[in-house]
Amino acid sequence: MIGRLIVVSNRLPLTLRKVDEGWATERSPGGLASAMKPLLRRNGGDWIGWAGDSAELDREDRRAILHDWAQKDHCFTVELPPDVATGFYEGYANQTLWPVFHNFPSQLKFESKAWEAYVEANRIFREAVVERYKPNDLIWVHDYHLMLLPQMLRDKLPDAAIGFFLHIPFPSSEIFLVLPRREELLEGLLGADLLAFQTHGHLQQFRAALLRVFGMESKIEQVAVGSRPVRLEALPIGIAPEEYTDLLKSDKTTAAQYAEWVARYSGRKVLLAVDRLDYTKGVPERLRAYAHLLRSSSELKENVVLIQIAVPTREGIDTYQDLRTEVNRLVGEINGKLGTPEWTPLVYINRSIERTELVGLYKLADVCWVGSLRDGMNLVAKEYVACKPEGDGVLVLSEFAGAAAEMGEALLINPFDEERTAATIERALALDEQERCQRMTTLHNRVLRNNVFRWGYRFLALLQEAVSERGRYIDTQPQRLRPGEIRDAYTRASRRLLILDYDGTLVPFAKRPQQAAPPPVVLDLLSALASEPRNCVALMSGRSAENLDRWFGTVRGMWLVAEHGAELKPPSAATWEPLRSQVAHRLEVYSGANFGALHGPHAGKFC
Ligand code: ADQ
Repeated sequence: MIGRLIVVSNRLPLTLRKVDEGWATERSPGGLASAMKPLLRRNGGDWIGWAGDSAELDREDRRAILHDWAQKDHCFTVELPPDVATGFYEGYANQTLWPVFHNFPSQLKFESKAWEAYVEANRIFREAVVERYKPNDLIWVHDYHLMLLPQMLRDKLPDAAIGFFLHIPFPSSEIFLVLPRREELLEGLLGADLLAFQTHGHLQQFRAALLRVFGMESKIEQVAVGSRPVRLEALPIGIAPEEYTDLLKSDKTTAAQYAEWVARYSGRKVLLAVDRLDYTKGVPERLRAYAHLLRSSSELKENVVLIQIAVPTREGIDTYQDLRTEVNRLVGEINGKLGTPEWTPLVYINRSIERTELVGLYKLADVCWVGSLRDGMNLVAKEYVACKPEGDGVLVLSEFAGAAAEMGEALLINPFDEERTAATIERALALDEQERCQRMTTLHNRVLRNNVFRWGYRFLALLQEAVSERGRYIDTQPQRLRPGEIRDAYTRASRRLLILDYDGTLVPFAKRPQQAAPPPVVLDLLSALASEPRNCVALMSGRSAENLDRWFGTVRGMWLVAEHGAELKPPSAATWEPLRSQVAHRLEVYSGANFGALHGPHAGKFC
């Protein structure tokens, strides 16, 4: 038994939908809901999120439904006023963060009003969490809608265990730099004890962003925020396989649908694509590659069909409407120009379909074609594989989906390269049975093993570990000396070596490194210490030599150590000396080792 759990996500696993007479409750079928349910059942706890509807907040019947959710399902609704909901969700989250995090900076739209709504929405979430929080609870925040929340919570609940999981990719640091309000977002995330990403690649890009934006160094698994460690992890999400395999084994609707399709497509190979109609999923690119395939391979003519399921999404945003127009045009073009009276090469379904139907299609498809231009993970790839216990079927997977990192047995494609993608589809259709079975069986077993439950438990175990490291981390810090002890030691000593750190020691940390220039009082103090004949003063910093020269060049008699010791400048020297092998040799020559703790070519030269 681990602590009670508070799950926080933009959407609850229940959705409120306005119907003629009032409201209806719909259950969200996603893997996240399936994963969280057993964790919540086992540990107890609450789920906090938006109900998906901000209309008529004051109506009594609406309140009654939400009250029911809280009582029966432990789902607590965060009420967002309509203008906040729009600016937050359709604005900053989906028109600023979503494109940048998926490497589409050209789609970025930013308005400061939308940013304010994003901040406000995160604040409203914080209040809801603080209201429900009890000591020792574990707080698990999900995804890009709530990136400010960890630090907002830390401010109010300094000792709380806070974990954050990013479902979407983290962009390269080059691209991250274009993001308006990037500093606030990073600071928001660093309030967590654990930050987990879908892949190691995303994790590394996050570390690179910390370095570029804040000049903040980190280890592969940890970054220190003052004396508080933040644990970093790559934790690929899985699915709940039984949600698919159970339907496959015993659901009547699935079986009937499947039988109907088998009859309809008999004698033809079936390619399947299932996506939200989002520009990151590469639907037009896939359709163009398919057209290329049909034009280049006469053998496939009339012998293959692509079923493209595209569920409408974020339709209030212009880019998504443009995408829809483009896809409709391509669908018409492919069927119009390449089809025949007996053959429709592309079946396009532009709506959400039931899970029972989806499973039947997975079972039917000879090839599942995942062509994301960028994707945090892509669950469709895993769902398809879960539905192939016999080892039939081939997964063709974009190398830019997070899933590619752990599904190496798939045939990988670069979806931007239509010609080679078409060639890979052709290869998938022709793969010999033994190879196909080997690849699929390995994938299938892995998807069953690395399921969403394992992912959920691992996250919580890591969060607890991170919180206990917090204590250890502080314990392993050197004991703080009291001012009186320092003064006594200083007065007693006949010779004194003073090695001073700069950022965070002589001046507080600043948001940007260049803002941490020394005030006159610090320069005066350093000059006074360095002019005392019994003192040897060294200022040691991670900053560059040029930076230290600019700020401390006027302090006479002080040693400067730049780049964490890589370069060194004695008091009277005009130039810097790098730490290289030929100077390392001089260390031995000089080494009276008076001050052995100080490494480098001048270690023995001090004083
Ligand atoms: P999504 O971008 O929503 O999620 P994805 O991983 O593809 O992406 O999951 C989509 C889900 O919706 C799947 O379970 C799929 O079966 C279902 N679905 C898709 N199209 C459908 C349709 N037409 N009808 C019915 N169901 C459909 C975000 C990230 C992903 C990450 C997930 C989980 O963008 O990269 O994999 O979170 O972390």
